[in-house]
Order: sequence, then structure tokens, then C-alpha cells
Amino acid sequence: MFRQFFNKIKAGLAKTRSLFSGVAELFHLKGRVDKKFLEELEKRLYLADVGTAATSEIVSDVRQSFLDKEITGDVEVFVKNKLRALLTAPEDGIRFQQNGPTVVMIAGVNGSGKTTSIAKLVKHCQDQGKKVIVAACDTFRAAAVEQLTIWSQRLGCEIVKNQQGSDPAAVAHDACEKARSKNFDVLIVDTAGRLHTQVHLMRELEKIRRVVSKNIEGAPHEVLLVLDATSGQNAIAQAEHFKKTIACTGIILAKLDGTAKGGAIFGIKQKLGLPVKFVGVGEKPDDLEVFDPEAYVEALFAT
Ligand SMILES: Nc1nc2c(ncn2[C@@H]2O[C@H](COP(=O)(O)OP(=O)(O)OP(=O)(O)O)[C@@H](O)[C@H]2O)c(=O)[nH]1
Ligand SMILES: [Mg+2]
Repeated sequence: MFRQFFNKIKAGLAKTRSLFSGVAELFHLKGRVDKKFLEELEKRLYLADVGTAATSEIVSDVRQSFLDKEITGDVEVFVKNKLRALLTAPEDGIRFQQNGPTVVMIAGVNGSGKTTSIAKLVKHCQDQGKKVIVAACDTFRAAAVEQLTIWSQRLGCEIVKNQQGSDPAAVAHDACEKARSKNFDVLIVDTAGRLHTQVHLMRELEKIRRVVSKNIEGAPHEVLLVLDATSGQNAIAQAEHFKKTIACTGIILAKLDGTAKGGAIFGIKQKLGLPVKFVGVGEKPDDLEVFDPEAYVEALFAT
């Protein structure tokens, strides 16, 4: 498990790793932990997008524990432990219901990677022997239903949809009925990323949520917010917005492979209090991994 994630994430994090190698280099210097070392550490962690709060905390802890001591591997281990502590605990991914369908609702700003992440989640569930159905509740954007339809055909999963412009809550309703009556294990609900206004969007998400909860007990069991890792700290600001309206259960951090801003993950727990459940490292259905904090930090520093 560790190994599989490690190799995949190491490749996916190639761009972010180039920044973290700047941090790692410091630990291999000869000499002592002095003011210059600490300033350099601060600068490099900041450049790696670890975020201001986390960066100052780490630097201050290193100062306290190692000032005037020789630079050894211990400093590196110490910083890695600090970074790991900033991440959430290891995750199991989706918590499946014992009885009846598990409903997973997906939300996020437009283009963040929702629909692609759904395709990956379908695969993830199918690999565990689950029977999956998706609901095309992004009825706003013209090509959205089509995009999900193509994925569903490729992956061999059922889809519930209606024409563009129709009521997304009605699609959600029909999908719940079908998921229940045909004994599906998992229902994944795609949603719009943009409507006429942000207020419209939040209202629509609330409505879908309400319809789902009326149809299936305890649903939605997961509400996963898809964040685009390439937007770094901005993604966190967007997430705060969503969190205010819909109770999210976790994050999918998509597009880690396309960015050097993978360090932004260290601010997520602190700022949002939500676990990162999955990370996306490519555009194919296999490019989704259940998040493992230990392997993530190791992969960042791996040479
Ligand atoms: N490299 C990379 N690209 C990704 C990843 N996830 C999504 N993408 C790409 O990002 C683009 C947007 O993805 P979508 O899944 O359509 O995003 P969305 O949130 O559904 O967008 P809207 O429906 O417009 O709101 C597509 O070109 C995807 O192929 C990822 O993990 N890595
Ligand atoms: Mg979409």
C-alpha cells in the first residue's frame, strides 16, 4: 500500500519535488544551524508553498531544538515529522455503507477536476467490486453531460441524465430511485462548477443535497470537494467558500502532477479542518490515489 502510493506519488509530484529538493539540500550542508540556515529554511519552505503560518511554526521549532547544533540528518527527520503532523491522518477513502447505496456528492469550482475525478472514483469503487452509478447533475454547461456520458461508457457504469438546462435536483432524485431499486452500491453525483452567480451555485448544491438526503437515509454519505492543486493557496480560499454552504467530508486534491504547488497541501488541515482523502496525479482513471501522509512527505524529499 505504502509502496504503491509512494511510487505513483513520487512521479506525480515531480514538479513539487523540484522545489522541495531546495529544502532537502539544506540538510546536507556542513556546519551549524545558525541564523543564516534558519533564514534559508524559511525562504525555501515558503517557496515550496508550505504557507506562511506553517513555515514560521516549523522554523521556530527548528530554532528551538537545534540552534547552534551541527546540521545532521536529525534536522531533516525533525522537519519531515513536523510536515507530516500538518497533514491529516491516513485515510481509507470512501466510507462505504453496509446497507443501501453510498452516495458521494462531488463539488468544486469550474475546471477544478470534478468530472475527471468522478471517472477515477468510479474506477476506484469498481476495483473494490462495487456496482456504481453516476448522476449528471451539472446540467448547466453544454458539454458536461456528454463528458460524463463518455466516461460512463468507457468505464462501463450506469448514468442517470437529462438534457441541458433541466433541473439538476430532479436528476439527483431519479438517480437515487434507480440506485435504490436496482441495488447499486455507490452513487456518485456530479455537480456544476459555475452558474450565473455564486449564490445560484450554492443554492443549487444545497438543493441537490436536500433531495439526496430525502431519498436515501444518511445521504450524502460523502461530500468531496475537488480542489485544483495548480491554484495553490487560492484553492484553499475557494474551499472556505464552499465549506460555508455545504458540509464537506473531505478533499480530492486534483492535478498534483501539473504543479509545483503541492506544498499547499500543508495548509489544508489547518485552514479547512478537512481531510485530504484522495489525490489526483493525472488524467486517466487510474490516476487517483487514496492519500497517505507518510508516503507523501517521503516522496517530497525522495531523490
Ligand atoms: N494533469 C491532470 N489533469 C487533470 C487532473 N484532473 C483533472 N484534470 C484535467 O483538468 C481539466 C478539467 O477537468 P474536469 O474534470 O472537466 O473539471 P470540472 O471540475 O468537472 O470542470 P467543470 O465541469 O467545467 O466545472 C480537464 O482537462 C482534465 O483532464 C489531474 O489530476 N491531473
Ligand atoms: Mg465537470
